[in-house]
Amino acid sequence: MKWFTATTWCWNCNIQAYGKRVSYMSYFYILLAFLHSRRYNCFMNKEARQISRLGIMGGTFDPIHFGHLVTAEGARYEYKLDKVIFIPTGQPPHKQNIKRTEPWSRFEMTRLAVATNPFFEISPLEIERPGPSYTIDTVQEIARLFPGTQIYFITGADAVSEILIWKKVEQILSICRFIAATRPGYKLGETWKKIDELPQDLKKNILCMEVPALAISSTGIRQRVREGRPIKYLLPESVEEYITSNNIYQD
Ligand code: DND
Repeated sequence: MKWFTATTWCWNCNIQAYGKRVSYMSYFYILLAFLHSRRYNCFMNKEARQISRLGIMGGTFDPIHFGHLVTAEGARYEYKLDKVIFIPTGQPPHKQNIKRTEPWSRFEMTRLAVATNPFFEISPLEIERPGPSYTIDTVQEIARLFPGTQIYFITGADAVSEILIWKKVEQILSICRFIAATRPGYKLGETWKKIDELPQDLKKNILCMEVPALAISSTGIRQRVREGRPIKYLLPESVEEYITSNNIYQD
């Protein structure tokens, strides 16, 4: 059984003893799930069942930076989210032919970045799922794990104007709301215009939020590393150290 399946089992408290017998395998899976949660700071505890408003911050995070973190924290505060789960993509569907850092390295950088915020968590859900990481599959899975919870998918404003081409976008918007954060260099007016063209029942599930202007991008950070320029103060120190010690983005 996969790590994720074992974890899922525990999240929902679905562990059942048939009669008075609990098999040794059950204990084994509980142990696996426990170790998994300790390692990845995942949301496998009683608290998970008390979450009424949950944020998802999906991204390639190659690497994660303060733009992502400020956006997630802004959404958490603005929409009173109980938690924000960062979900690094395994195979980003829109970046199939683009060279990117190995998924578990992106996961580790994201884990380091969210470790200092008690409201932030991380899930390997998309990395462990084979095939392209479609958002529809992710929100369906999260909705299954958190029945009755209002889910908010957090994106940059540029990304939200492109969601019309995402797989099964209508279904995504029927399961969760989008929070579109304004991004530096991006005109909110144009984003609104695109959102305005959407059918009313989809449009109502797209919310907009302003975040402090942060002209930081993963592309810019990768380029800086390649050129030997500083990346300090663009991302958490722990992520910078990880990049340096693992020689990421050197070529
Ligand atoms: P990105 O590759 O844009 O992530 O992917 C964002 C999410 O969209 C992922 O969960 C993808 O799986 C999903 N997606 C994309 C395309 C198709 C489909 C799904 C589908 O299902 O068909 P980045 O790491 O580049 O950025 C993460 C987020 O942070 C994005 O929403 C981006 O707009 C935003 N962002 C910033 N926000 C504020 N200030 C900044 C930002 N830089 C990036 N400086």
